[in-house]
Amino acid sequence: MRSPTVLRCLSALGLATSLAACADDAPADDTTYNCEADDRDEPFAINLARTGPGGTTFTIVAADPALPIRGNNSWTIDVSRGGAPVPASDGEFLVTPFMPDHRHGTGIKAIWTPDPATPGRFTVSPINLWMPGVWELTFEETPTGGARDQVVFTFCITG
Ligand SMILES: [Cu+2]
Repeated sequence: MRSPTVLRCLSALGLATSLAACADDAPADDTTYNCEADDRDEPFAINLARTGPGGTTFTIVAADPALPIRGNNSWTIDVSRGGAPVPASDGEFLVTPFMPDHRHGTGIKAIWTPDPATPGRFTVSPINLWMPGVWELTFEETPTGGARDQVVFTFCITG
């Protein structure tokens, strides 16, 4: 159910910078979400991996905090294709958080920082999940001159 605050937030979505203020304004009834009662999300786990239709695999190899929280998260992501690491020089990497129930994302863009010691490994931060509820996280990679590939993970933030 959408509270008046959610609706007010949605009406402000034209301004990306309003999202953070929107979250800060959330009253008590917006501070938690009953994830147990929602079966759309999946358990968050280290080494959770998903492969897109183009054969690109995204693996969550580390997370800080250890479980997704409301606010900013930093994850280590391995990207591979056909068993080979996809280096940062391969093209463009992107993660897009989205709340399907409210049709909004976040105004904060996560930066992909390559691990110089491990090809295909990136620190992706901040992954901004600013509101309790179900979040779809689309990870995508577009090789230079090639076709975009993507996967979606679905997690729930209790509050
Ligand atoms: Cu929302």
